[in-house]
Amino acid sequence: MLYPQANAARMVMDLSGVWDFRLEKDAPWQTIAVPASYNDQKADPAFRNHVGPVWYRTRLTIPAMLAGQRRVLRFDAVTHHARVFLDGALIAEHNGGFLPFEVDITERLAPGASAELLVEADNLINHRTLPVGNESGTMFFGSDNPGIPSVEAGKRRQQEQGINLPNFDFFNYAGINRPVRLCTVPEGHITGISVVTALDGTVRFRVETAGEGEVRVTVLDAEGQEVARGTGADCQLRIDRPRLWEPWPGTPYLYTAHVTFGEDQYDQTFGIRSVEVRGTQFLINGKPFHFHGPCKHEDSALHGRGMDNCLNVADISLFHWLNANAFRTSHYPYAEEMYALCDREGIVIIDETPAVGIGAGAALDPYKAWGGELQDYHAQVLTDMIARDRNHPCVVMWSLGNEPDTEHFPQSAYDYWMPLYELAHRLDPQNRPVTLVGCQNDYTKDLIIPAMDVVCINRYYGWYNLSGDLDSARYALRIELDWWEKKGKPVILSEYGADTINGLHGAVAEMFTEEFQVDFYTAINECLDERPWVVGELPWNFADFGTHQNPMRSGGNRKGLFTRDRRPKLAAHYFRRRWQNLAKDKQG
Ligand code: BDP
Repeated sequence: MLYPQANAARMVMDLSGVWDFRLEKDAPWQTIAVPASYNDQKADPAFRNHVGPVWYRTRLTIPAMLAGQRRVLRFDAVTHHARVFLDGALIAEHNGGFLPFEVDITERLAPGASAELLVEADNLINHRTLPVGNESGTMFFGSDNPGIPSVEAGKRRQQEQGINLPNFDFFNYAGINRPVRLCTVPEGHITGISVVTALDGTVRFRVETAGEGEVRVTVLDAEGQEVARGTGADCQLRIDRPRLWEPWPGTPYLYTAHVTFGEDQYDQTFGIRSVEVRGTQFLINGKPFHFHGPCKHEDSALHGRGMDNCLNVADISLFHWLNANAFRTSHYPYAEEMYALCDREGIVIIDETPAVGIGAGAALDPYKAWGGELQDYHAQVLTDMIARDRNHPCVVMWSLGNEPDTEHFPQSAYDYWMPLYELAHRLDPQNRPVTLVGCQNDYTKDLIIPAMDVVCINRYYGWYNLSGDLDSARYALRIELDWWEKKGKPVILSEYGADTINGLHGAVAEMFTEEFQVDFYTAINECLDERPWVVGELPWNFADFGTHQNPMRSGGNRKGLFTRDRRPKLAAHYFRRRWQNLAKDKQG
């Protein structure tokens, strides 16, 4: 699905603003900002803790000047299940809270007319949604004291009240999290573009269209000078002396393909770069690449997971301050604006589906219990994510998901994930490497993580296990890394970290102090530096972030290198120094 674009042939009308909102069907309407999560917009636990559908309402008027154009409503993300009504008629329904959907309303609302636009957004999560939630009321963290009659009775009451707990460690921010836009296209129009490049300057465009016409492609360099042109829906061009898209600290050079079809046109940005796994190396443009940068969340005070360009620009500026070159979109596809920004800034992305928490902590085989239906849905989400993000040069790898159970039911896990791995390879015109991010587990039993193109492992040696004992943490991690070395694959430490309360210090570094966070990373990094086939380090997390309240979290997850309002902790300064020359040291 193409990102909305305003140009000589297309118009975009942003419907952001303050809409009407209610938590219950017959309650009085209140105010709410769109886009943003609704949870923290009011000082009211009913907003923060709401489970189930909510309703958003605004008035949509089609400008008379849009006559003759097709008119499409585009929702970039409604979390997690959306139903859209125009003057009471259901016009669209969509599953999944992190990818766009659109609905053509040309025949429903004439130019000059107006109608009530109502959006129902449901945040319920269960074992058939991504991410996964527990309808049973089981806590993700904490033991819940099983077996105590009074506690069991309390849990039954919670279930009757409709408690809905996440099987993941971030707040289930919900609502219209990303922009809503009215977009126009001419009657005959471009519906999709895919770009595949080669380092010699060969570029192949595949353009999907609706209606009659001829596709023409003109490629412009970064100065707007024409460097190639061609015709046809499947057209191959050659750019002389191509400039490559290089990750930071190189130049992320971008070209623009000006595509026309009948009256329609679309400017598709692209970069010329290659991505390949060879032996234990991850190559970008044929050169070994080392990933270093913290994993992120879309998360900030008041906005929740609401799309915020200012926050994105500021965060990527802090990536440059850190001398970081990469992040993983833990644990869901981010807003498209972030990928466009990273294309321009040279920051590399591992793009992750919202499949977090599959089977974590399940007593029975989760894949047997929920696998079939979930796998079909997962395949759809993966398909939509790749279709959305396939042209971004910053995206260099797909992550099928984060921390599913792969240890207790290894064969079932293999049977669930391997078809998705194959699907990702089939779908991606650029055939990027594919990974699945593994939980800390008995890696010797795992069948699927070692089968990925790149082994991505989340490890908490010295934090959740061997807590505070960094010598033993190093000792244990070395044993595990020796095991992975024999697999002959590139390995990324895709999460590691320690909760740290900013301002808490200790001459003797103990857990939760800023000094401990630095010591923790120093110890673990020492083990990584011994091994050239470790091609990446992704600390957990860029910034402190919101979670559900539980006895393991104090004001959210505090493993940020930055506080939630983006002030550096000591560990941010540590990584800034460490990463200053790392790109040169590790990549040569
Ligand atoms: C990992 C999860 C991540 C959590 C992190 C933590 O992938 O989502 O936030 O642990 O516990 O297991 O901080």
